[in-house]
Amino acid sequence: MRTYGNWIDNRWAAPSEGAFIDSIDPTTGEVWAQIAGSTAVDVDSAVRAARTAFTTGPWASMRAAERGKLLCRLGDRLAERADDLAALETRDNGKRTVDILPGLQTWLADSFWYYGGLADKVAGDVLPVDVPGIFNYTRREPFGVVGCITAWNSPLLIAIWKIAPALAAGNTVVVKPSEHASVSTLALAEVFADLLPPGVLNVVTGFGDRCGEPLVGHEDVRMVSFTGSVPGGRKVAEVASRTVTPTVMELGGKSPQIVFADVDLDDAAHGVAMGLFPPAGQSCVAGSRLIVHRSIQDELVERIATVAASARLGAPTDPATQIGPLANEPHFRRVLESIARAEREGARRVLGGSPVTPEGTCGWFVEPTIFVDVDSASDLFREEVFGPVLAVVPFDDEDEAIALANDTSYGLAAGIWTDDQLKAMRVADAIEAGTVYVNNYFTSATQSPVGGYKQSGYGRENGTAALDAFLQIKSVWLNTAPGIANPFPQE
Ligand code: TXE
Repeated sequence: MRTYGNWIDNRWAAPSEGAFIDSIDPTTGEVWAQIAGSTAVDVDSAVRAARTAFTTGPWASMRAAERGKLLCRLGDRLAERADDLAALETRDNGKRTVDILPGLQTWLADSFWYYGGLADKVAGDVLPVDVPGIFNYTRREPFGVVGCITAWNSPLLIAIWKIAPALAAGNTVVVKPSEHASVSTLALAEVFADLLPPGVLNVVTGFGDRCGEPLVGHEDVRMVSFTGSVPGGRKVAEVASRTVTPTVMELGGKSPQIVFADVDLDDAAHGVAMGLFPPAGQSCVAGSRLIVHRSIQDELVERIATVAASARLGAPTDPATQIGPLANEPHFRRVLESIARAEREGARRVLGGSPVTPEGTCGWFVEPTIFVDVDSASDLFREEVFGPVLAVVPFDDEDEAIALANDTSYGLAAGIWTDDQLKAMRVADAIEAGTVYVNNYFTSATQSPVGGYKQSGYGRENGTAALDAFLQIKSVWLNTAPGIANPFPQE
């Protein structure tokens, strides 16, 4: 079993209080590694290393074009080491290796290639200000040290979506991954060690209150990018407000999938099931509310149930596995409690709902679960389960479908399944969410922004918007006229 310290200044550093946290493999339930249980002292060491790297040394003097080429090399390195990193993430959080690997080899490596290409395209403006004798221009500048806090469901994806634009903008970074899944992020930093100058990328691990909060509140951390739950985001935003630190919030969701009566029922069944069950519901954009035209509800639910029930649950390292375990025991218990609460609220379970123990696992698995007769006022309709649990509600007309879809405090994503593209565009315009899928789900690309409306957060990841989030604007006014007038001329 390996014990990991913090990654600070391109080297391992033991936690100041000598505390460690067990990393538990959700497939076996066994401790497979240990990570540092860090405190404000360790956070301060990391921030100081990042600050030094930002103000002095090779990173501070590196030209944007050189920085861009370096980021492209990080993308190459990520693709080269994808197998090792994917294996670590599977042990960290039970995500299927076959789901992690392609990302690391292609579209996550592309994050570094895409932002590497943008690094020397960060331009300011010369403004045609109507002020005689004045030349005005702007510069877009990095913040300095930025703090990146990530969740356990896709640690490498979430960290890379922050690290790549943050570095492209010229910042230095301190990452605090989730205490439930920190190893793959630590390994990512180590894999980059010979490419990045010391202090440019640092990783400190530990609990949210003891390690995450000191990072957010540190006076030298000039911007924070957070990915996690709404409660977690609220706490981070509150602490950040004390030092007026700007934040980006990528929070939870309870995303609707609207199915109109004009679709092919097998296609819709495949699509809705694909929008929730493969990651065991553990995706922030998972489509966990099915809003279906009343005329096809029973038939569609039956077909979704057939598709979902056929999924093979098992060890995430087994290529034959189609749904892996829930990522940690507390979350496994929370999902079961959500199911029990849904039944107490009167919803009718038509599929699943029970834990299962596939061979060779410790049993932190929950069957794909479907509830109908769901009250739109119930917790099941309103609260994120972050598990393989679909809540079904019927509608009769388009306006009612839109109203039900938007009847949530969240606004992260939505799916629309219809054969009528004009209807799809009309409904997409009316949906209050940062991402809308039409006849597809979970699709993403580095070029396209991701983020929430309402309490799903603010700010964007991916696209040029993510680079803008890691930059601040300075306006410079040059006086080109001779002499400076006396402010108090005497007659
Ligand atoms: O979140 P938590 P989890 C959401 C998903 C779900 C949640 C699951 O919807 O709601 O994340 O991840 C740290 N000060 N998304 O349970 O508990 C904590 O240590 C500073 C949305 O991990 O909020 C961890 O590192 N830090 C997302 C991180 O916050 C604190 C995609 C998240 O923890 C802290 C994926 C504090 N007071 C999951 N408290 C999206 N929208 O893209 C906790 N942390």
